[in-house]
Amino acid sequence: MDGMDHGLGDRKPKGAGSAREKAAERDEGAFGVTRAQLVAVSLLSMVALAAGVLFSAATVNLALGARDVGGAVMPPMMTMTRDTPGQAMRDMAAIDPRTVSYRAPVDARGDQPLEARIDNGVKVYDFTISVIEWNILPYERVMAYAVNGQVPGPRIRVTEGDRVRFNVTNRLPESTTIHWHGLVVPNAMDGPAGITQAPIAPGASFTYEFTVQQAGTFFYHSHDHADRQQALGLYGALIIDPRDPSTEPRADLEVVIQLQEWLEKEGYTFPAMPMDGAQPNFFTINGKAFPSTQTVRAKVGDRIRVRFIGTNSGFIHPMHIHGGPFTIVATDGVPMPASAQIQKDTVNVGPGERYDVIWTAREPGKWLLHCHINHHTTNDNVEEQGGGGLTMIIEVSS
Ligand SMILES: [Cu+2]
Repeated sequence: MDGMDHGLGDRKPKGAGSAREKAAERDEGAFGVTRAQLVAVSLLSMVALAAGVLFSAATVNLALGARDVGGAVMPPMMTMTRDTPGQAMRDMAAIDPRTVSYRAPVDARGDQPLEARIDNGVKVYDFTISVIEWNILPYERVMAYAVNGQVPGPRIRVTEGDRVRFNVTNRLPESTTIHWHGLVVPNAMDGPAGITQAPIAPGASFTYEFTVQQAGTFFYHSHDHADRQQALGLYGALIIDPRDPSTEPRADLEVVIQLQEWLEKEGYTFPAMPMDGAQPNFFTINGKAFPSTQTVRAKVGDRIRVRFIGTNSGFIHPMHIHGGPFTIVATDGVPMPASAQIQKDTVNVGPGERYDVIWTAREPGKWLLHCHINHHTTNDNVEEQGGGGLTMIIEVSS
């Protein structure tokens, strides 16, 4: 009980006798070690400490400090060698959950049409880029870099010859830019950070303005650390109708397909990349994984124009439609001459590519549109309700 009584004051602690008594206790009591033993234990401790430091130095980059990587959370399977630079780690790091400024409703959909504001004949669009939480499935929430709080960003639909202006405000914790993929624009409006413009700093804005000279299926995406930002959701469709609508292929309805890969582990969202530790485990069409993807409804005889857009950053997706072949009518926003139009039932959609195809609903029923890398039609390797990821149903009624 002695140990519990100290501090109460009036009891004499054990061993608090004369100096001689104390010395005797020290020599014969708990501290009865020899000088040789003491030296041996000390040396062993020093060797163990040195080995610990040397082992770490040999396997990790001790030159990196908090200034280089901050509180970066790395993908669980990423191989980090001692020559991995801090910039590489920041590129691959998870979105910091503390930077989320908006939580989208579970059933929110991306690719929503954005109406222009007209200013002196110019179509004006406001883009705000921020970190959001987004459901790719009812039970699967990711963090994303998003335009106007949605993944994909809003759909822009303009007409050939339009003058357009985009006011882009950056609310990300890092700089960004927007590039208008495939469009003929003045060089200063093209978007590559550090090449044609200074990156838009966090909190800053930049205005893009140009005249639309082409028609077809295009898209916009981040061009500042695109490896990271596009893979986190910074993209959207840009559909341009021709000035003369009679040049369009005949279609009864239209479907826009924007692809993306995700890496979501242990509650963190990392940019999916084609490299060790960054391989994706979820896949989305227009920001949703099957069975949460949209169902297209058509009637027998309908001609459906499917606009495939390779909005994704690092993987090729052989997109396939059941129920008969489709005709490729345009690639990368350029119409195919009738003599060159070919029929296929699978088309490889690589990053940046667009294919406009016409598929005819020949028979009633549920027809699948899906990627033919079958792993891409699973949700974290799970197949639910007959599919997952890059799967969509075209339901044809008679
Ligand atoms: Cu795929």
